[in-house]
Amino acid sequence: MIADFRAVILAQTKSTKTDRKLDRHRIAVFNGEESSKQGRQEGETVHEVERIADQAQKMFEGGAWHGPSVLEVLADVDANMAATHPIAGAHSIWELVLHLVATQAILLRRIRGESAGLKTEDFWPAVPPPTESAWADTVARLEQQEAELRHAIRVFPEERLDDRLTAEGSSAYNNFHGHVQHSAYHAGQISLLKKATCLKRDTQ
Ligand code: NI
Repeated sequence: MIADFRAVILAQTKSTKTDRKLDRHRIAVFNGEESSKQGRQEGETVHEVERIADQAQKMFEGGAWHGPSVLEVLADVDANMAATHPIAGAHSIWELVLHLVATQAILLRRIRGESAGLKTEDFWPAVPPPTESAWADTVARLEQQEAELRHAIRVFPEERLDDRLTAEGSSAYNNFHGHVQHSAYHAGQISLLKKATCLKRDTQ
């Protein structure tokens, strides 16, 4: 049944432009030409690491399926809103953004082969005194590290995607996709926290 379904999909997509491009890519890989090809022009090879980095960019900057990207959801958040706990017992936006910053740093260290993020508290830094400049610094760090991370993914050796990043962790592939999934999840939470904050203000 699964094989039949795959055959149907292949038959449906066989003549699409994307498929022809993929076919050329497979042939290039088979012929050992892949390493000589660069760039994103029509008909040229798109490496898997670039595809993952593109998805990470959508998640962070815009165009994602899950809803507002991380930067879009943070665009109108100020220090006051970031520090608020509109839902009792839940994190604040600031805590979640620092959690994303810590996770980025951990992933960057893992890409360098270091063991990082072994304890829960490593992922949850303390929030600084809530000033606008401290909030701007937090968001700037988030943006800067995301750019570093995306670059690290783009230049990551493709043949090592299935290898563990560190001895105790999972594959590079799993870490990179996990980063996108994780950030998307918290972007959704931030979106709800913004709504909860506005509802609370309206009823006070
Ligand atoms: Ni998390």
